[in-house]
Amino acid sequence: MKATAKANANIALVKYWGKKNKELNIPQNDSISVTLDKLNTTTTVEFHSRYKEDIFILNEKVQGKYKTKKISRHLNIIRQEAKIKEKAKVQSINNFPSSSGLASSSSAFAALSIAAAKAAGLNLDSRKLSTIARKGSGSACRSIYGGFVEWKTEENNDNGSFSKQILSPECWQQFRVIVVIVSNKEKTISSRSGMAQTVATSPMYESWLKTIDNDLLLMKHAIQEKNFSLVGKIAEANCLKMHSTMLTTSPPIIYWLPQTIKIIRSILEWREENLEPYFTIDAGPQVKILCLEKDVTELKKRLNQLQIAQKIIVCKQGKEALIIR
Ligand code: 2P0
Repeated sequence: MKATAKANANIALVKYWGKKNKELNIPQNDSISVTLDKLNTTTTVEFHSRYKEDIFILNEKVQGKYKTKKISRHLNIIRQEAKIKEKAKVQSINNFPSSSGLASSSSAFAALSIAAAKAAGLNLDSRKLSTIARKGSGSACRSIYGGFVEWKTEENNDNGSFSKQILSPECWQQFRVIVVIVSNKEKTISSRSGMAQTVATSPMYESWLKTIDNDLLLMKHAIQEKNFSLVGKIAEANCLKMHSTMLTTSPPIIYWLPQTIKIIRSILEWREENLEPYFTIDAGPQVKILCLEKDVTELKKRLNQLQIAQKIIVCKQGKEALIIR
């Protein structure tokens, strides 16, 4: 009753920020993401009668009650499906900083769902795994798939909200995401409580929701056509709209640092030259730069000259989450 899975994190090009149903973790709107090959979580789950409680070990450190409880709640879904009672030991390794706006919960709950299902003896299809992963963390349902992925919302139907692939990684080989890490600190407000506060208090929230359908339509079309300029423009504008709802939350949610703004301004300047980078930023200070392969070397050189990046990771599209042992 033991299995290991590896899942890649994803970043949203049309974002999810707010829930329709907190119990079922159903989002206010559909979203579109790209799975990244260099940011991943590897998780081993072992169900065994010798464990009296669930144990959660992240990056070789035994975790306390709060984080373990989140894992236990997720394991309960799998235990119920498999009709087993055994507690589990869960060991996870992230190859990038956790809880700092790099979507660690997306790869974490995708890997956990797949490893736990396999360890419990279940044989579930991707749609079911995506539905289960969603309940652990919304963005995780997109990390079940590789390439470009869409996640559909639903009206309070537990089994109706899951992800699907839009384009497989092989179809668009030149697409790159440069992840620029400017701080390793854990964020002070989690996405979960941040988005709940935004929905409850931001006067911009309704306006944000009204623009999403158009962004989704254009983004899906742009991805299918491999129209990089359109993908970049919509993603950047969508990111700024989401951050405007965060900034106007009460109390305000400001995930950006001075380094974040420096990179944003540089990207806008570089676009006036012979380069075509676009930015997107999630619930943290890190900047993800969308570009094509031809611009990677020059963009890396310029980012290094800014001397504010702690780490620069050049990603291609990642593959789907898989059982590896
Ligand atoms: C996204 N983010 O679409 C957006 C953009 C952050 C900003 O999904 O409460 O960790 O576990 O469902 O998935 C982060 O939120 O939130 C997120 P929960 P999650 O990628």
